[in-house]
Amino acid sequence: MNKQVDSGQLKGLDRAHHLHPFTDLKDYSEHGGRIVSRAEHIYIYDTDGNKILDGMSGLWCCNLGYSQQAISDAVYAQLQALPFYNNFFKCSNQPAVELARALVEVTPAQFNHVFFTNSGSEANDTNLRLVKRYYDLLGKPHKKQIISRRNAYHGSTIAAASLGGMGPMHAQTWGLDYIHHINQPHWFEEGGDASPEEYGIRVARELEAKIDELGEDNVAAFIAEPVQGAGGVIVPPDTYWPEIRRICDERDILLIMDEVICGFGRTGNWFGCQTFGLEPDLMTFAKAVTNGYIPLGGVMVGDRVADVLLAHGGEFAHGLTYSGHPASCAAGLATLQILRESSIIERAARDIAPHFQARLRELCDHPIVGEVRGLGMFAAVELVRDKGSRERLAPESAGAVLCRDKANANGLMVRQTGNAMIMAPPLVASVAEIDILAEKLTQALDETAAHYGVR
Ligand code: PXG
Repeated sequence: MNKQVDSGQLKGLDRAHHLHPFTDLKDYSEHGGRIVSRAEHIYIYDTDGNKILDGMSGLWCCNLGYSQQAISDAVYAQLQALPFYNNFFKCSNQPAVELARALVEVTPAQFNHVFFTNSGSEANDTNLRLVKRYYDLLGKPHKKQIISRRNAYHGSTIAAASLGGMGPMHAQTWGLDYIHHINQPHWFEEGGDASPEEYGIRVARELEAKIDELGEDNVAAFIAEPVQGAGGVIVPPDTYWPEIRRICDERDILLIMDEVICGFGRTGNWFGCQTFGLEPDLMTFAKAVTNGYIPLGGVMVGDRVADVLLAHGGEFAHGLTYSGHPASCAAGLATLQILRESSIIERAARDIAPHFQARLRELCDHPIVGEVRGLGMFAAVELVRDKGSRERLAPESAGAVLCRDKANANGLMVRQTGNAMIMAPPLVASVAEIDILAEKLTQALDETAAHYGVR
């Protein structure tokens, strides 16, 4: 940290001028927050001198942690050689070309093209633009309805917020009327007395019912995260994805997988669709593609769609000033190079993820833990007052908020979503660091249980 900085003064200026995302603005302007000043490996440091183990990889971004000098060097070198040029008007740049090629190599075989954006939200907007263009070129302009899921997160532009299924976001958005939502496969929250397997089939078949209700001729696409991340690391029952795959195979609709969180190793494979045996037509990525160092997102466009776009003339009237920004693409290239050469995804899946999942599953015996779920390098711990009835600790997720605050105070950065604690540590964490994470979380759970008098 710059030693000249006065933490109190900085916090005052932050409260005075900075409107924060997904924040109670009145509360923040009165009480402020934490100013993160530097980071190393899997630890962040704030201006009050706290060292915090980052159990959230930034915001599901820094899969390789914070000390990847090669990414910083690549960005710096690129800024010196060509800080910016656009990719419009028949121009391109070397990092964008090379990253496009590298992405084609690491993604499933059907992907041979990429459209770059700056974020996951813009990439999901791009999906809608691509899908419309595809069906227009096929002479099927009536295929316009999009199906998504409740409690999904697809970003925060108007289109992405409409695609997502978060109630509070819809309440604050003039949403798009051609987007429809079916239920999410969240067995612990909504499965009731059904077995997870029965529930998985039942909720998957809502897709079929929705297609029938809207008319297959009118439905363009189904969009989903392989595992809902922001919604609460919701790993669907084993029966869910095979049934969705059957429905997508039988029906003439496109499958869009939003891999913004699952992509680049989080689920134990390069992409979540590989973990679940799915073959999407379009795939959204962002976040870990640059290890979070520089904003970059995009859409991998499968051959089914790309072949149609490329076979017809006429401009695709969509683009962003910074689509394929040279510095972002240099960061992406350096990140992919590390991921490929270090085999970190494979090593994390083999050595670290099983330990992470096993340590968290030990918490199933804790008096306020109702369920532990997860795979690869992310997980959720559901908090309850009563395990049998799944009664919650307190209304409005207050138990999980308290537990999150306790964990943060104990030097562990974890998130709370609803009544669950959620974690997605960097893939470069060691076994010993996973143990520290588990111990700090256990301490927060103990303190939360004591607060609510649950034993
Ligand atoms: N899709 C998914 C699956 C995401 O998780 C986006 C799209 C949007 O990406 P951008 O780059 O536009 O933010 C995301 C982003 C949280 C949280 O609270 C998660 C995200 C963003 C903000 C907060 O977990 N994910």
